[in-house]
Amino acid sequence: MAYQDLEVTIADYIATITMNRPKAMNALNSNVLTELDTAINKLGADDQVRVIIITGGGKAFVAGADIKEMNELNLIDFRSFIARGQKAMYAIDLCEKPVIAAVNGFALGGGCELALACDFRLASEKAKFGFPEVNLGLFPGFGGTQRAPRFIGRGMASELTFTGAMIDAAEALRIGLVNHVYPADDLMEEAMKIAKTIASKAPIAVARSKTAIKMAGDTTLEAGLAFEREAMALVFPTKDRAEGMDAFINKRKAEFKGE
Ligand code: DAK
Repeated sequence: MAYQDLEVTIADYIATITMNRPKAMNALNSNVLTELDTAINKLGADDQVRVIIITGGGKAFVAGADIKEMNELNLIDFRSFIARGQKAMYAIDLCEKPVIAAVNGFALGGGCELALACDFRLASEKAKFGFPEVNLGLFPGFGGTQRAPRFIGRGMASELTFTGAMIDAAEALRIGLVNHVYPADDLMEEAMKIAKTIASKAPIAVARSKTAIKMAGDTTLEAGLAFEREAMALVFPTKDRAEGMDAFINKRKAEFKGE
């Protein structure tokens, strides 16, 4: 499918979504949010995809929701814009495949929220993160107030949200917002390496582990453990589980088929 504001490629079980409005710093307008939702849902259902990487074209990852579009909206349209944004971000949560943010540049406001909606984040040394919404009389509304405290703790989430301060990749690494920082030219190669490793593992086990890990942030330990038990019970009868154990016992490399 052709997209207007995204580029989507698939190779070796890895899909790459490149946010592609570089002249507007990849700002999230209604069309981008709709396309992102569609792309995530399609890739989530595609057997040729085991991992998704989201990155930005040009010098930004995503510089936030589109301020120019938002400024023209009436209250009714603003509410549907919010709903559209939250739905696109939630599609990443619901997607059973790992989604990695490869943050190449500015990840501000809605862009930082998009990165937070991904399962984990990798950053270029040029990446910058922040929630500048308070400068506009807004606050993060694409899930940032809910996801940021879960990943970086309430104190850091509050400081970033209340001050609108921008932080660099080194600080993002220090506070646990990103897992790794790489020289700008190496970011996609390193993201691909991690994605390839994940793609070589048993896809159903990876998918179930994503849903179980997500539960950890959303529920009590008791309910989470119950969910983990059931998710694990669903993995046991898979062909890939038999293949993985047989490969170990017979000292050979496992070939997983997602069955
Ligand atoms: N929206 C629209 N256009 C943007 C944009 C944005 N977020 N960010 C950049 N652009 C545009 C600029 O207007 C400029 O366009 P032209 O003037 O050339 O037409 C072009 O991209 C290049 O930007 P600059 O000339 O400014 O480039 P610089 O390198 O000098 O600066 C920058 C890069 C990223 C630091 C700067 O552009 C900037 O500060 N951008 C705005 C960042 C920002 O404030 N982001 C937060 C957006 S608000 C809610 C739901 C969601 C949200 C809020 C509420 N509800 C549920 C309540 C989310 C809000 C946001 O994300």
